[in-house]
Amino acid sequence: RKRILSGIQPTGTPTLGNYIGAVRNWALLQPDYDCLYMVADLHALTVRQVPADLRRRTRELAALLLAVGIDPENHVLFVQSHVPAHCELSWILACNTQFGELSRMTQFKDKSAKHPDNVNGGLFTYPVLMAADILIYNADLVPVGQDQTQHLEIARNIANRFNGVYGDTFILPEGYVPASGAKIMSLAEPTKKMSKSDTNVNSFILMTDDKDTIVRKFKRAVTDSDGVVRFDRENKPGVSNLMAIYGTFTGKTMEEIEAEFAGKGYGDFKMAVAEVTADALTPVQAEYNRILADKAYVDGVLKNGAERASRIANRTVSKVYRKVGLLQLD
Ligand code: AQP
Repeated sequence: RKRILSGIQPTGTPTLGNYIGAVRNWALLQPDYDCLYMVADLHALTVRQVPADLRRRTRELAALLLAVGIDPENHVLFVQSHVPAHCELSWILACNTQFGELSRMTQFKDKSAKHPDNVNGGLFTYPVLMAADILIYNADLVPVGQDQTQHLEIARNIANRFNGVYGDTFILPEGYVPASGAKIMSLAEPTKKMSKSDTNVNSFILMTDDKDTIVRKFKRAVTDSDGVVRFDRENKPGVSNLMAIYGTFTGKTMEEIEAEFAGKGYGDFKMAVAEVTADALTPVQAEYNRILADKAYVDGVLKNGAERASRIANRTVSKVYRKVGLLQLD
């Protein structure tokens, strides 16, 4: 079976964007692939974190992933920093990555503009660590939101170059962007992506928001003044974003949604979007609270996950060390 690797950062409570663009699909892919899913705590350090919050969120995120249906028996759920081999491979790959190609990454440009006081080296070399995350497991497929496709491309380029210099070592990973709702936009500024670290709480729906909060936030969502539910990303980004969310949960096409709300106002439409969103998230939240209460269970899953991930990762690092000429003792 083909292997999947994907990760999510514990930088905040996951949003509806993370759910639709990533973790919901992670659960759906399990019957068909061998999956490794990771809480990317090392990546989170590229932005300054409060240590106690980071530690708490890491465990909470693991519990949330279990709540969406990640199966830790048949697949692997782990925390990135628990598998030190990621950093070991990352250094070797960094020495095989050009300054110029890292300089072209739009996420680096965006995040350094957002945090001008902390444009650190980790933010710049983030794509190298992400390449290591993927290549270390020889993942065939990487399910990511559309915003991550540039990082996947650089991982392929690094792998390809390494294979060219040192002989076949890495599988070239393919991106897997879900067809519908690949990128969920901010409810407050629908031309920006919805982000869990956004300072405006009305810009996102959190996976842990209760129904009242979900309704309130959708009611406030920015739309436009023409009052017609029609899909047009360019001219009607707010309405189109709500339609994408509605389509994800109902399985309806954009044409079907336009027909359903023909002649109705945005008020009705927003309520319908809020209803289907709350219906999707409520059972996940109940499960999340149940799992999080059992800290020993969550930690046990993560310990086991780290051991299983390390076995694969350490093999890759040994092979790479040998290929690049690092002396290994018997
Ligand atoms: N708005 C989005 N729509 C669709 N997919 C999204 N993803 C993130 N935002 C959206 C996908 O979620 C996965 C995990 O993301 P991440 O935690 O690694 O970090 P991110 O992409 O930087 O997400 P955020 O929410 O914007 O976090 P912050 O605010 O910390 O930067 C990825 O697969 C991503 O594509």
